[in-house]
Amino acid sequence: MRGRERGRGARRAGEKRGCERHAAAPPLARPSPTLPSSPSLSPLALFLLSSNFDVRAGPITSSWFTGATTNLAFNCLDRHVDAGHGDRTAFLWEGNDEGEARAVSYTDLLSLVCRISNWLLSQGVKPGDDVTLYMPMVPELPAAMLACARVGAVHSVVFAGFSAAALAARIHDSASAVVITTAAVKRGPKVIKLKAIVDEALDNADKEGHAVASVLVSSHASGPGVPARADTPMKAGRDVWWDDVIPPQAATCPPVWRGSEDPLFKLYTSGSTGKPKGVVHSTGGYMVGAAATTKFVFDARPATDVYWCTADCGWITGHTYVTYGPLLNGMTQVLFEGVPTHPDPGRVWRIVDKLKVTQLYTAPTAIRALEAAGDAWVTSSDRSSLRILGSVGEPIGPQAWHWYSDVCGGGRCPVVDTWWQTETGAHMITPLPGATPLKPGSASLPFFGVDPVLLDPTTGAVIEGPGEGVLAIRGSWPSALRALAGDPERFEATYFAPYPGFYFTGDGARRDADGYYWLIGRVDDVINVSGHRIGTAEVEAALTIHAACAEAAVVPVDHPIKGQGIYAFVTLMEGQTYPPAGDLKKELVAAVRSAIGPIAAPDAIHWAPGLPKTRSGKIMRRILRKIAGGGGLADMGDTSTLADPGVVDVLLGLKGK
Ligand code: 6R9
Repeated sequence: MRGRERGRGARRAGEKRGCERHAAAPPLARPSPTLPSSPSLSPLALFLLSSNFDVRAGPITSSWFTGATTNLAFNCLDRHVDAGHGDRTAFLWEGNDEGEARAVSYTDLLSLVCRISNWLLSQGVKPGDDVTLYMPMVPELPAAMLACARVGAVHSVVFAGFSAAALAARIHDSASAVVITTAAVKRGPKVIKLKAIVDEALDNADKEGHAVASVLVSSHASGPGVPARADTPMKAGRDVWWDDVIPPQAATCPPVWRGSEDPLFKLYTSGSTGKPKGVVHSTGGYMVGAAATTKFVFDARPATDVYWCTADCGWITGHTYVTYGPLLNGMTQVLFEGVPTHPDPGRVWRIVDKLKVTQLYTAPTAIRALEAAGDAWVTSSDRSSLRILGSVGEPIGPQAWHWYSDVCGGGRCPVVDTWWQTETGAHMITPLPGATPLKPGSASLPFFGVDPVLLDPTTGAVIEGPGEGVLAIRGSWPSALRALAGDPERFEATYFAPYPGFYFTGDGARRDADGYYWLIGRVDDVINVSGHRIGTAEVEAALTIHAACAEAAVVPVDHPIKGQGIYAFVTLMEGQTYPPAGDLKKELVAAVRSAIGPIAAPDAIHWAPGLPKTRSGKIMRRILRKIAGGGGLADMGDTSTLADPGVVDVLLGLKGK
């Protein structure tokens, strides 16, 4: 509560709020003068939290620091500049091509954010309006996020690997009037024309009846294959170049103070239906979660650290542990545009040595890819600057954990295996480096204030002591999601109805005798591909867009690098023979790439004249998972409830065809 007390002390009666950069210590949060009273809870407790996670007791709610106001951009930037740290580097940007680099100080970043903020205001963007960002990992992306936060707009970052159709759906769903993008970007050896994808998406959204008023286009990548400015089509009256409109803006812009419970951003994530969910995060609680977990889980030492999280801002990890958490803590961080193995698997370690990286936070899929490339890429580097290694996105497993710890960290660096989700906003189960004894493969113990429980999946009974079950959380935490955009029924049905009284994570977990948590994986219809959530229903819907596909069933399959791969069973329209002639598999994969994006492309297509269904027509995915994983007839378990048990034999006969 330090910030709250400071805020109260710092504000004199009649002081104008939000109209100038503050000379006095700024508020992190400001308490409401009129707190509701309750016989059982103190005013402080009510200010901190009022929540209901029990669907039987009424609507689901979760409010933290009610009545307080704050601004994320202010706390990420102005606060540090005002404290005399303006010259500190905020971003050490490393481009896709080695040798491309930029450093951005806190002062520079504040000016840039203010200029973008002023442009947003000039477009009529108001607090609560949505702005969609579709950009690569350049400093302009976190700057645009912070500009939205500064003026109170709700940013919706769409990962720049999503297809035009996926982008259109997200723009349409959030009704964004403004889109910010980049003309083109290099990803490894490839050039991707993002503006062309945006144009296609906006045509789609137009047809659906949603017109975007303004598109701001930065021109980032240069070099062979990258379109020149003149070759990037711009729509008059809608599209403007960043270089024309941002530099002329004023370099100061007063922050718009936001209520603690006002939405900060929405981020779409996959669920168990075909439609992605717009997870909405709050302002005050999210800020506290991002700041506190970054500080403690990465042992932040802002004056000396060079922190590096390799996540893209298109995912929650890039929101909390690139844009918000590190900047709230005043840290210097690496912002990496490229892929860890480009131009070769030594790139990561060359960056670590060049910039003297102290914390490296990455995903098991990257760790496995680097391990597969051979130890020499790692051991030929120095890495003595590293203090802490972090992992996120999927279970790391003891084998990859040991390689990361022993080979990359030289046995010197604690590995923080951080379990959390888009919905939780910040780390939930994680070691604290140097303080928590580590067990390779376990995310260890809950973060302060987090109360995980294991539930029996069928009875919902709470499992005490060691055991295995579905992972749920009892009671709210500051950075909990507040809503699914425009869909209160789905919000309750997905997270709170399955086990009344608890937030249901969708993960399974085991707890050992020491109380350590071992995450097992998703228990719902979500596949974790390279740490990214892909809903099986989304891929199935994309496959059935192809005229030849009558039905599809998608299941996860173990993958040596991605963790899980996507395995699709496809039933063709009547009259086809199996396996069909021609290049139908390629066409089906292309259909998924175009509907969702390359990350969702199936690794395997398995022809299925019929699918194993119960008499009520429910696909028995358990059987499909076994077939995908290489199981034989003897491994299928009980097939007596199938409407046609013979289908299993047919499917086994078509494996690999
Ligand atoms: C932060 C993030 C969330 C899902 C989550 C779980 C898996 C994330 C993990 C982990 C085991 C870890 N997951 N971290 N599983 N150990 N340390 O990844 O968010 O994209 O929403 O994915 O990822 O299955 O439910 P998100």
